[in-house]
Amino acid sequence: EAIASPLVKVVAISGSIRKASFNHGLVRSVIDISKELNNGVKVEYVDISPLPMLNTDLEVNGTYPAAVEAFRNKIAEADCYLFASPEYNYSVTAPLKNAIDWASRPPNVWADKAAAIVSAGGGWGGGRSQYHLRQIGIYIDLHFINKPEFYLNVFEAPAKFDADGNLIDAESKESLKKVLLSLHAYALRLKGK
Ligand code: FMN
Repeated sequence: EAIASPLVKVVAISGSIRKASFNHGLVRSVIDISKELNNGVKVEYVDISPLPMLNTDLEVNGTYPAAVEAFRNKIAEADCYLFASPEYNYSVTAPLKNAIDWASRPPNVWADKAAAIVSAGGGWGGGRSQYHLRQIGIYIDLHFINKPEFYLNVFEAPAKFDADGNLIDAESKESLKKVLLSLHAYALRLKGK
């Protein structure tokens, strides 16, 4: 029952910080889908571009730079995460790894939360980055949904994004909706609701 279910807060992160990023486009699409669903899931995009490069010298008496504190608070307050993770040289992007590492510093604010990965990229649709992200998730104690998987080849015609990086493909949107529903259900299970 939509009205009775507790609110589930999703923080969505794009591993790419370029303006017309396809992966950021996937996040925008998921936010639109969540509003249409109106089923107690709230998706918030959190920008990782203000984060400095990780350097533990920036940690002073257990406090972090302001941008890092703000990011860590967003991560701590979320019930679960949606990563839109492009593939750079067969792995996750440096900006994403940087963000993950900052939020893993004590106390690790990722711990014991549900997560989902989607990706848009080259030939394998960024799929290889997904396996690296799952491996990173072991140590920071994330619980990834296994299914459905979502990866999108950005080179395939007809184009699935417009020039601004907005997803325009109805079938892909339907697949993203299934990912969000699966993440929502898993987050509720983890919360014991
Ligand atoms: N695409 C792949 O499929 N595999 C790769 O290993 C890969 N390596 C890349 C390395 C770098 C440094 C860059 C800039 C791009 C690479 N790409 C690779 C292509 C990106 O995945 C592709 O441009 C994708 O659209 C980037 O995501 P974005 O649109 O969200 O910025």
